[in-house]
Amino acid sequence: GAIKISIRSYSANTGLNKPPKILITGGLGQLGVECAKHLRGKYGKDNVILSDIIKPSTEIFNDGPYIFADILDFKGLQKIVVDHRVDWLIHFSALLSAIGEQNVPLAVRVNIEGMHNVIELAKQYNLRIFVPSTIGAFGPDSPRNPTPNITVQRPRTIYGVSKVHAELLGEYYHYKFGLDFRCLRFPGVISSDPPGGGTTDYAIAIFHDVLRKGHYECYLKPDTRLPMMHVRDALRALSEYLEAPNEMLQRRVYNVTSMSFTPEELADEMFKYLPDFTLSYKPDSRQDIADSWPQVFDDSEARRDWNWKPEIDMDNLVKLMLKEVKEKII
Ligand code: AKB
Repeated sequence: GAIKISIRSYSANTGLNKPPKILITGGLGQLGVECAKHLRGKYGKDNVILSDIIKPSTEIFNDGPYIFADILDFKGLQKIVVDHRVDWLIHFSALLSAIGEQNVPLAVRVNIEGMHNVIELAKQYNLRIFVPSTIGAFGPDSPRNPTPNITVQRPRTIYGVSKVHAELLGEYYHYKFGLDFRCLRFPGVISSDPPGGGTTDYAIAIFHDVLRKGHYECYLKPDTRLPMMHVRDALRALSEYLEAPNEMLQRRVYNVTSMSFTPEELADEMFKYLPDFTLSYKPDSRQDIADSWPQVFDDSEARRDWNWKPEIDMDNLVKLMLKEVKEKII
């Protein structure tokens, strides 16, 4: 009885008669480790394979399957899909917005050529494929408050250009070949894992610096409003969307968000729990990037089509981050 019930529920949510075998690329970036934890809790430890070109810590290595995968090596990827009988691919490998501007050729290779490889791979082996997009896929001509699901994009960073390319390529493969491509445009994702070259990362760095040094120098102006979400909401959005039956989806690319705030508003919320830190502002080139991005993200289509609903508001985000970052730096 129990086994039958679980098989039935797998097939209702995943289209498979067993838990899906999932490969995560770029597994040691901001989202990979937490994502693997989340999905292993759902589908079983051995069904979620984390991969990257980086040597993992002992802790990550012992936590579940971890393998080498270079997204620029097509044959290597084919071998992994065959050997591990992969069903779903979660493609996290990418250079983020600020770091991409410092190394455009590398961003083109990783973000664009890498995408060409994984999309062909997904087509060849009939994989469901998830690729994150971002508020960075919009630009100075886009409406910024609110930014709807469908509007002008025209980003001015290589990161944004590569993400628009990924969105369009995925949609094209879906309509042309029936590929089960799924993409969420995330706002700044806030987690206790250290930031990696983004524009929204101030909202992570501020917790680390304030807890360690009692001071944070912010590279954005105090009134720079950007959409944000806690990593727990981001991963719940990802897994709910991955499990949504195809019939529910009107699109392959959806905006999702939880809140919007400025550095000043975030600091004010933090002062409630931590009255003693100081803050200074020294805007740099990341200010120009932030000024071209959405301020408030309209995710009403995700709410309508597959019942997306954020759970973590700003107060909870600050409480969670203070607790999680404290645990990491002790
Ligand atoms: C970045 O700031 O580059 C990323 C993003 C919003 O896509 N965090």
